[in-house]
This record gives sequence, structure tokens and C-alpha cells, in this order.
Amino acid sequence: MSGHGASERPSQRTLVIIPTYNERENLPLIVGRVHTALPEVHILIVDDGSPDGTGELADELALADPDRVHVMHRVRKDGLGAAYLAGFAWGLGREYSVLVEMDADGSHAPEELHRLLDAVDGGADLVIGSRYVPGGAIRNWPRRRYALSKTANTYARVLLGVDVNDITAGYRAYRREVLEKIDLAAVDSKGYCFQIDLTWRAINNGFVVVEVPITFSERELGVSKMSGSNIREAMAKVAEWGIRGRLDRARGVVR
Ligand SMILES: Nc1nc2c(ncn2[C@@H]2O[C@H](COP(=O)(O)OP(=O)(O)OP(=O)(O)O)[C@@H](O)[C@H]2O)c(=O)[nH]1
Ligand SMILES: [Mg+2]
Repeated sequence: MSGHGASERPSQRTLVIIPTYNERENLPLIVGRVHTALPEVHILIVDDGSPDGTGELADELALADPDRVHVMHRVRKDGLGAAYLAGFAWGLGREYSVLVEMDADGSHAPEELHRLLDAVDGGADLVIGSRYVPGGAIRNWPRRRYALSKTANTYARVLLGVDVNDITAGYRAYRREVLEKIDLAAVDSKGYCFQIDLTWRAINNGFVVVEVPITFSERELGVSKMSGSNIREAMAKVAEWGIRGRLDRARGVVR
């Protein structure tokens, strides 16, 4: 990477973290799309010992492009949140200024990543690629899935009292300072609650959260890992954080 210049944009040192579990069909497509859209970003694939051989395929991709593509192998499936935490630690240990979360299944279009990075360069600390701000959209979601997502977002927004339209969104860019400041060791959320958890911690630490519109497309290849236990985890935790936040504010405590 080039030297540190005063006029350097943070996005010039971007790491895109892609967690994978059985994404053999999707992985080469997403890696290719990222580098076609933005040749300068680096990619870290975090694979949880996928039985379908995604990890070996990731190694091949890294071998073919060793400067830009990296792989972390974890021994067993341990959830999206844990995979991202491991990826963040890897990126923070290197000279990346922006760390991006992106699904492997094509739901998060690499062609829209520049929107998130432009917002970081413009001063945002956490940028959320949002389905629920003007200009945002969802392709190919059954009505039931849409209703679940909207309900989860409304539930979190009301209980936490925050002004974020898509708090469960998984397409995000963090300025490294956010991840350095928040207590990542205390984060134990597994499923999509992880996204709410980190947003809540970023807001409580005074960081600027900005939403930019994206078009989310449902996966076309491979299998979903969404589960009922994810939903229960999110409902219980959000309720607890909301109550604690209100008590803290009433007592004048700043977290
Ligand atoms: N490393 C790792 N990656 C995971 C794990 N669970 C899910 N992922 C990855 O996280 C991303 C999001 O998972 P999805 O299964 O697409 O979850 P989803 O988007 O809620 O479900 P769909 O809408 O059906 O796609 C994908 O890239 C998955 O491969 C896990 O336990 N470990
Ligand atoms: Mg998905």
C-alpha cells in the first residue's frame, strides 16, 4: 500500500470482509464483482470450515491474487457475528482505514459499494447500506420475509429510540476508529442481532451513523442460514438494551 498522505481518503485503504458458509457457487462471482467494481480494495474471506469446499476455493482465489485476496479459516460454524469479529481483528491488525461487511450471496451489490465508501470519505463513521431510505429497494423477497424485516426494524427503532431505518442491514462500512473504540470483546450476538448490536454501540459512543440507499437482491444460489433462534436472540437483546438505555438516560449515565 502507498504511504500516508494528509489528503488521503480513508477509502483508499479498504478491506471488504466476506463471511462464508457453504458459498461455493457464489464466492468466485462476488470476489470478481468486487474487484471489477473497485480494483483497489482488499478482500478477506472468513470461512467457517464449510463442508462444501468453499475454504479450499477461497485459498485458490487468494493464491491467484495474493495482494488483494486473503483467507481466514475457522474450524467450525460459529455464526456471522463471530466471523466478522475475527475479520475485524485481522483488519485492525493491518493498515486498513475502512472495514466493510458484505454477504457472499450477492445480496449486497459490489457495484454499489462506492456509495458507502463515498459517505465514509465524506465524514461518516458508520455507513449502512439501507433498504428502507428513499432510493433503497429489495428484489425478489417474499412478502413474509419483507414483513419480518420491517417488523424487526420497527421493533428495534422504537425500543432503542434510534433514528436508523435499516438497523439490521448487513451491508456496512466502518471507519476503523469505530471498531477500535467499541468494546468488541463484549459483543456476543450471533445472527443478524450482531448488526443491531454494533449500531447501538456505535451510536452510544457518539459516532456518526449515515444510511445510503442500496438495492438488496435475494440470493439466487446456495442455501439460507436464517433461523428462528436468530429472531429470538434479537428480540430479547433489543428489549434489554432499550430498557437499560432509558434507565441510563434517566439517571444521566453516559455509556
Ligand atoms: N463464516 C461464516 N459465515 C456465515 C455463517 N452464517 C452465515 N454466513 C455467511 O453470512 C452471509 C449471510 O448469510 P445468509 O445465509 O445469506 O443469511 P441471510 O442473508 O439472512 O439469508 P438469505 O436471505 O436467505 O440469504 C453469507 O455470506 C453466509 O455465507 C457462519 O456461521 N460463519
Ligand atoms: Mg443472504
